[in-house]
Parts: sequence; structure tokens; C-alpha cells
Amino acid sequence: MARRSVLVAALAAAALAACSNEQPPAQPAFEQVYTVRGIIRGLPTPDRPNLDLQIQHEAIPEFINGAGEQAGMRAMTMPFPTIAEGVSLDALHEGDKVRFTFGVVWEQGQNTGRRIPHWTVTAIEPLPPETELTFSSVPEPEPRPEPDSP
Ligand SMILES: [Cu+2]
Repeated sequence: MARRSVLVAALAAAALAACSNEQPPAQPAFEQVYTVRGIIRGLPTPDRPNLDLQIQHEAIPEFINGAGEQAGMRAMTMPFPTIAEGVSLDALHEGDKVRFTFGVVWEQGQNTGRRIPHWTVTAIEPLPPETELTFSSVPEPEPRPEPDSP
């Protein structure tokens, strides 16, 4: 709870800072942005620079799908081929726990009516190794009420 409040406050401060900039830096217009926790499962390296960043991430209950529905995303390992300019992976290693932010742009598929997502990692920071992460395979699109709450 406290952690979440800190995060919300940080996001609010960031939004405020962004609003006060008269000339914001050119950025792709993401349809959605998510901040998620996970474990690094793959990294580009000097000898294999074409590898994608791969992160096993926790469930994202607020995830909006290509149809605009809050479908949630289950915990999974997924590749993030696009890293925003100025975001460095140099200090990170496989197995590191991280908090990261990615933006989503949806593109119309060529032959199907489905929209295809493109992810861009816009921020990533290590978390303490003792951080407990949950990789439940059950999607949780709605927060469930606590049966014992008053
Ligand atoms: Cu995913």
C-alpha cells in the first residue's frame, strides 16, 4: 500500500513536470503506458547485440487489448525489441529484478482486422534482489473484494 502511494505520487510529480514543460521532447504517442515489475530473462550483449530484452513480468490487470477492452495480461516472459533513446541496459544482468515502463502503439494488421501491438521500453530500474514478485498464471482483470474486510 505504501509502495503504491509512493509510486502514484511519483507519477503525479512526473505528470506535473511534463505539463510545466513548454516544449516537451518529441515522443511517440503511446496509446497506453504500463509500469510493471519483472525479472530479466534475456539481454543483448556485446557479442550478441541482436538479442531482444526479455522480461518475465507480473500480471498486468489494467492491460488494454487491441479492441480497447481491459483484458488484462497474464504473467509471462515476453520480448521487448524496442528500447527508447536514452534508456540504458548496460547496468542490468540476466536474473535482475526490475521495475520498467513500456508504451504501446497498436498497428492495423495487413490481412486480419486485428491490431498488432508494438512495445517500447521507456524506463527500467533495478529492484532489490529480495523483492518478492508474483507470477501467477491466473489473469486478474478485476480486483476482488476482500471477504473479511469490514
Ligand atoms: Cu506480456
